[in-house]
Amino acid sequence: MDISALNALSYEDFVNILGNVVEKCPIITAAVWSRRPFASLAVLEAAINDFIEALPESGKEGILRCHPDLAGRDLQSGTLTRESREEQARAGLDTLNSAEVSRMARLNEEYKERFGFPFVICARMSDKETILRQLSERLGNECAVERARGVEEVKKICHLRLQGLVLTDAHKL
Ligand code: 2AL
Repeated sequence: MDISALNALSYEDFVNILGNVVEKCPIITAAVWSRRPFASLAVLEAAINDFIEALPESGKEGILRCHPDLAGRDLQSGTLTRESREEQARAGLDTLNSAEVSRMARLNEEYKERFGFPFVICARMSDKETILRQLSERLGNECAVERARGVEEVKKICHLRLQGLVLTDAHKL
């Protein structure tokens, strides 16, 4: 699907196809639809990033809270979104041994306890060792630093999801 096909989508199709580029936040996709036509995919991505940046800190934390834990309950019970399942599998999080699952769960809980939102990292750009190391290192940061860092990771996840949807033939019209 190229940018002109994307610009021609109805509101309903646009949100159906692109609604999860930011995990469980279709309101962001719905909001940027009115900014069409987009000159390029990068312009669409910039519109999404601008929307996120314009949110108050509480809104940014809300976006982080829409993300499932890595190697968490949703992965074990098969209730992840398709995108998240693929990302977590790509990072090897679906084949952790029980000690790694426990360590991840303990660190994820510690992180949420400390900051009030979940640890978010772009899993496709990482692997299980890096994720575990980042999780324990980032636990030492200040809350504002982590909020901003989490949002940067959300943007990376969004970038790769957009590329996957638009630059492949997955959604031929
Ligand atoms: C995720 C997710 O679902 N996909 C990804 O790349 N990162 N979640 C998270 N808590 O970082």
